[in-house]
Amino acid sequence: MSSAPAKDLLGPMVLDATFVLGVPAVAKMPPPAMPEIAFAGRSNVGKSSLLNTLMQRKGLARTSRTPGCTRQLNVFEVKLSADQLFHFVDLPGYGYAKVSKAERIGWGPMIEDYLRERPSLKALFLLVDARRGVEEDDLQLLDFMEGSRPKETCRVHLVATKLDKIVRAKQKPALEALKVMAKVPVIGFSSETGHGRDELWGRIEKAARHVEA
Ligand SMILES: Nc1nc2c(ncn2[C@@H]2O[C@H](COP(=O)(O)OP(=O)(O)OP(=O)(O)O)[C@@H](O)[C@H]2O)c(=O)[nH]1
Ligand SMILES: [Mg+2]
Repeated sequence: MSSAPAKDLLGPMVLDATFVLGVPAVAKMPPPAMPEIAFAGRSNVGKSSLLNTLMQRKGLARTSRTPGCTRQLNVFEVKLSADQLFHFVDLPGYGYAKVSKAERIGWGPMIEDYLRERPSLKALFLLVDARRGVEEDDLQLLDFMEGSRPKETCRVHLVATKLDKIVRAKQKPALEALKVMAKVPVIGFSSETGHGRDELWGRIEKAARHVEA
């Protein structure tokens, strides 16, 4: 047997993960039959890469060097254990200037309707680049969540992505700085090394339990 890559040791093994469908509107989502976790953030921040790392499926969520690649609500079904099923939703990246204005205007309400209305949504992970921190678009989304979705129904967490791109000695200070300014929990993450995967799964399981209770 070949030895498992190091990143597989960073958190639980996923039994099964499949792409369910991509939809252009919340009304077309599959029935809210299981706890759902959504991932949002600026284009290119690493949402699809993070999903692949979480699900241990390399190409399942499409990743791209071309920003603006994910333009629908992409739904995955993830089976962590026999009695732990989740929907993961990869949201379109915002803040990408090169797509047409009409298209950008089209995404905003789609994301907002989804975040406001989806009854099974238990947690939103807002991804920010660890090197850039929270930017204007991210603040708007945080404000939106605060104003339109009670915390008891959906917890918001901040994920600082691409941590591997910061030299090791500066990683902790960068995360500390984010923790000081953010009103929500912060997790450092790298899809290159798997750093943060275990912690992220812990938060996901907790969020799912919280709502079922
Ligand atoms: N070094 C490093 N590169 C990363 C990491 N995560 C993502 N990337 C790279 O960043 C680019 C964008 O990653 P995606 O996962 O496609 O980003 P996204 O947020 O899904 O992008 P959109 O779908 O366009 O919004 C790709 O070239 C990835 O390989 C990371 O943790 N470390
Ligand atoms: Mg993507």
